[in-house]
Amino acid sequence: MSARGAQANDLPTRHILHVDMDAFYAAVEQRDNPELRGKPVLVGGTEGRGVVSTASYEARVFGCHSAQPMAVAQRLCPQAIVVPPRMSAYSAVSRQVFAIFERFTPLVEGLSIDEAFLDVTGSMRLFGPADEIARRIKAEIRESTQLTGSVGVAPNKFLAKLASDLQKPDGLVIVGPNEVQAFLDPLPIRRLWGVGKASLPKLESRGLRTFGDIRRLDERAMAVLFGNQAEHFARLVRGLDDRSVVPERDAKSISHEHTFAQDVADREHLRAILLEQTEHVAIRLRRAGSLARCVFIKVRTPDFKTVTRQQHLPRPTDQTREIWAAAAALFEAWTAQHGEAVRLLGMGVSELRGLAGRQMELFAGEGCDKAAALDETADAIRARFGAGALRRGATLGKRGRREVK
Ligand code: TTP
Ligand code: MG
Repeated sequence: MSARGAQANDLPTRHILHVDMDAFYAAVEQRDNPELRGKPVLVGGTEGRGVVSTASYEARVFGCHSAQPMAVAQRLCPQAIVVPPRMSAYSAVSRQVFAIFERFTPLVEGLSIDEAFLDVTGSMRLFGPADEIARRIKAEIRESTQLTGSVGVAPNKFLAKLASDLQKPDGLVIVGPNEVQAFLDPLPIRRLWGVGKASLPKLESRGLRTFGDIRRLDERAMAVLFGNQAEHFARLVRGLDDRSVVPERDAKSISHEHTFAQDVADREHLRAILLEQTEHVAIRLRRAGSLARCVFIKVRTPDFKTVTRQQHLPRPTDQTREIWAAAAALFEAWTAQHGEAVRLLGMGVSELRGLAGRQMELFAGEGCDKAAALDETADAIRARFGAGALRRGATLGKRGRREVK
């Protein structure tokens, strides 16, 4: 297949942006505290089996990275400054950045707190070509947050996400519809989604180093190497991906999960991670203008057993407090029966309904619900005046390890 392969399905060319903020938590910390600028910074927990949420680019050259045990990161870079996460600051910036996206297209699919796909195909008549939109978005992000984000522009999600990562930080990589194969062929196979660390040496020992090397394999060789995943990988190395951008308001569920590099047994630590995930998910839910009827948690233990537990809420909600109450209860119930360490922890909300449902709730309830109003006002104030402007009283754990908004 040639470069034409990217459009072989005869769909009109889409123009997709993937935007991802650079070293997000660390960049916010460096922005808000000039003493941290230009220095290696680790954002994360230090107690027990604390984990690095993210490392500044200055710390990454020492080998520090997200999800690494904090103790390991500090060994690699003893001079690094460790900063506890401030979720409220990050959610404020997230809101600002997503508000910028929404100005250019309604088709915004948030992937996490600092990352989204945008389909700007329909926006080009108004705002100009996709690369121009990407430049404007980068400039507006910088202007309103004093932070940088990296953008990939491409005919589909897979390519856009690959592209945004290639020139980080402050990158802009544009892959035109006729440049797909030229862009992909030289890329190293470690950039191929789903090729785990374990398979890399196996592929490399056969002289397969780049996407191009894999693209040139015949069907039989692909089947031998990738088994029932062969077709999936054959499509990826050709840059074929026809998934559309699904705005969060149309999503069926919103979730967040994390796989630990090393299994975690410390319950307090796990609770802190779950709370952080709940904050992320609740922020995304409110951003989407949806209400959730159901909360779930997902736990994978070292034996690779995965359990999902869910709970229906007494009423649909977008409130952090109510979602957290359910997630925490589900986690307590799981913990009461299980003593083992955790490999993956996640949570999410489902049975979502949109704004219409929300209106009904407001009319049916005792006027405007105070807690909902509080969350919404808090989000708005933080977005406008910065994270320091407001802080919910609670902190989790001792010594303010994790601040809760
Ligand atoms: P990422 O976008 O994956 O990372 P990043 O923005 O820090 O750096 P990059 O320039 O490579 O994009 O994640 C966004 C934020 O989410 C990150 O700053 C912290 C948080 N996060 C965690 O808390 N734990 C994790 O394991 C990861 C990957 C991210
Ligand atoms: Mg990022």
